[in-house]
Amino acid sequence: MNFEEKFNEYCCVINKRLEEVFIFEDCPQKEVFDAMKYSIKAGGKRIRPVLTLATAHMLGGNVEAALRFGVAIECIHTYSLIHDDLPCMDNDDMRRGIPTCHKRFGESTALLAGDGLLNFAFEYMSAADEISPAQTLRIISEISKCSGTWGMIGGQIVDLANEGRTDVREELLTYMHSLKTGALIRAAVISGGLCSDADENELQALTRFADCLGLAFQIQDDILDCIGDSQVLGKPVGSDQQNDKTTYVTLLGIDGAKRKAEALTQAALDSLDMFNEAGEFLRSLALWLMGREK
Ligand code: GRG
Repeated sequence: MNFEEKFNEYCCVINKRLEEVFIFEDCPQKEVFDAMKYSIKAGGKRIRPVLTLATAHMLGGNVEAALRFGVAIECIHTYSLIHDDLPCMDNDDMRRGIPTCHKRFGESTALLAGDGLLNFAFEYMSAADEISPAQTLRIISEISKCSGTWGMIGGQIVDLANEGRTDVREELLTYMHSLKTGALIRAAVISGGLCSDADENELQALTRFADCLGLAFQIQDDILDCIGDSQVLGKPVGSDQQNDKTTYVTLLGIDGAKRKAEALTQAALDSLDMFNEAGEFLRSLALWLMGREK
């Protein structure tokens, strides 16, 4: 099976599970469930759960458990996108090729749908029965740190504070993105490792892989916001400039940003050396993400 076939196979498994967990009975709070489902079903690349599954697969770990944690991380990621699109944040109208959650359901429902997805993720993770309670607790602890103020939310507040500033240096930009975008990607990879009883050496290599990949991913995001095609991306381009944000493109130029993404991708590949041939899918994924157009 080649990379693309394997990637699509992982996505099918993930989408099937998302379909299964998002079946809700008719009830007075149906509106919030509909909004949660709307954003989850809109698609997206499913990079984070694919990373969780592929890491567990690479290490011969518990793939069923990895699927559960990967799906939970996708719910957290989707919540962050719903909130990020709100008028009080980036105020975007389109996401994943369709109107954003608040454009379709209104601001209050979208806010609650994000909260609903975040809470559902923890409900779903705490019901894990595929691995030991101690392993489950360790993974939930890792994911909470990475999605909270030590991770994604921390990065978001630094990002907001930087808006309109002209003195943001590369060091601060990297710090901000290692939290805002990088932390959840790290949680996805590490969760796959923890579902596989990875040892400290393996966890260190996985952390390095995820950190380099997360930053390269963000740089490509900055590049696409500048020179991408909004039809392919499913969201408008130029929002960074509109929101007066410092990005890798504003600091390094398009070519400099591309060179940085390439160097980080190479470092991500190098960090998988210890996994030999088993690391082939993750290596291909890192290369594919660098060349992505959406
Ligand atoms: C509590 C108000 C509130 C906010 C929560 C919004 C937020 C904290 C954090 C923002 C996190 C964020 C939007 C990071 C951007 C990361 C990023 C590059 C997202 C795009 O990821 P893709 O390309 O998207 O994987 P798809 O749609 O493919 O899943």
